[in-house]
Amino acid sequence: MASKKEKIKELEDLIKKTKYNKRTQAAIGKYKAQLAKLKEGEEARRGKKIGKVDQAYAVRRTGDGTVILVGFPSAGKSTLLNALTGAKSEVAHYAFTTLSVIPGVMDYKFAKIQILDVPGIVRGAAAGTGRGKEVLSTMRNADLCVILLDATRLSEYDVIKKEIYESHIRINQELPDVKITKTGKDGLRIGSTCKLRKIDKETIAVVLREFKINNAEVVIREDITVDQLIDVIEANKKYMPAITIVNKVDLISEKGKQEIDKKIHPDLFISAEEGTNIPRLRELIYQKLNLMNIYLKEPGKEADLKEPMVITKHATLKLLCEKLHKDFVDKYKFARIWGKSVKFDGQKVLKLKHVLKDGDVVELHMN
Ligand SMILES: Nc1nc2c(ncn2[C@@H]2O[C@H](COP(=O)(O)OP(=O)(O)OP(=O)(O)O)[C@@H](O)[C@H]2O)c(=O)[nH]1
Ligand SMILES: [Mg+2]
Repeated sequence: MASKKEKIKELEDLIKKTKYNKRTQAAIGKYKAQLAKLKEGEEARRGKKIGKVDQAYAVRRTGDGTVILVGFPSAGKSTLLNALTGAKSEVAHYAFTTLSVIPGVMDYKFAKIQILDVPGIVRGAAAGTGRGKEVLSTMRNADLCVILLDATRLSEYDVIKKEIYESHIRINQELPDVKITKTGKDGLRIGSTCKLRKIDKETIAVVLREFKINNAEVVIREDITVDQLIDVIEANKKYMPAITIVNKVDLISEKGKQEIDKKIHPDLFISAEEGTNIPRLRELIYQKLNLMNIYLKEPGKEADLKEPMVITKHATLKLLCEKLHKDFVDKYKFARIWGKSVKFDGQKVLKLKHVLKDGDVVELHMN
C-alpha cells in the first residue's frame, strides 16, 4: 500500500494535471477533499511529535493591534521594525539573523501598535523548515500581516503566499458565507441564493460526502470555489488582512519599479534603510487595522479630547466596556453619546450592542 506521503503526492499531481471544467469538477472536488483530509492527518501526526511550540515564540499581545512582518531571510524585516518602532532588532547581511520573536511598539495617532519581527521563512516553512512552523503559528495571532519583499528577489512572493496558505491562513479573504447544518436524515439539501459559477451541486455533494457529511441542509450565499467549500467544512482556517510591501527600492531603477508594480501590484515601495515611504507605511498599517477613536466623558465634566481610546471600527458599547474594566458589562446602566452614531447630542443609549462611530464621545452610567 502507498504511504501517506506518496498518496498526497499522487493526489497533488492528479489535481495539477486535470483541467478544471464542468465535466471534471466533481472528480477534482473529490481529490481535493481527499488531499485535505490526508494533510490534516499528517499534521496531527507531526504536531504530536514536535510537541509544544518554543516559548520564545509565545509573545503576549499588547496594545491596540498586532502586526507581523513576514518575509524571506534578509528581506529587511528587522531593519523595518527598527525604523517603525525604535526597537533595536539585530540587522545583518546574512540569512537567519533573527532567531526568535522581537516585538516593538509603533506609536501612531494615539494608537499603540505592536509590531513583531520574526525569523525569515523559506520554502517548506509550513511543513517545519527553518523556524517556519513557529513563525506561521505566531502569524495566526496577529491582526495584520505585512509581507515584506526584497525588490531584487521577487520570486519569493509566490513561495510566501503558498506557505501562508499551507498553514491554514487565508489572507485578504473573508470566511465564505456558507451555512452547513447537519441533520439526522433526508440526505443532502443544497440551496444557493446566488448563481454558482465555479462549482455545481453535484461537486458540492461529492465533497460533503467525502467528509462524511451525508445528511445536511446547505445554504450558499456567495459564488465559492471548491477550495473555499473545503475551508468551510474543515473550519480551521484563520482569515486575516495582509499588505504587500516591496523593500530596498533604493536598489532598483524607476523602470524596475514599474515592472514590479505591473507584475504584483504591491501596496507600497519602501526603503527601510533610507526611510523612504516609512510615514506612508505607518498610515497604511493604521488604516488596515481598522481602528477608531472614542472619547470618554464623566457626567458633569467636559470630555477629554486630548486622550482618546483606540478601538476597532464598528465596535459596540459592550466591547468598549469590556476594554475599560472587567465588571463594566455587568454594571452597565446606560450611556449618553455625542457624535455620529446617534441622532442627537447627548442621546441616551440603553443597548450594549449599539455600534459606535469614530470620534464619538461616550459617557457611561453604571449601577
Ligand atoms: N539597500 C538596502 N538594504 C537594506 C534595506 N533594508 C535592509 N537592508 C539590508 O538587508 C540586509 C538584511 O536586513 P535585515 O533587516 O537583517 O533582514 P531580515 O529580514 O530581518 O533578515 P533575517 O532576520 O535573516 O530574516 C542588511 O544588510 C540590511 O542592511 C533597504 O531598504 N535597502
Ligand atoms: Mg531579522
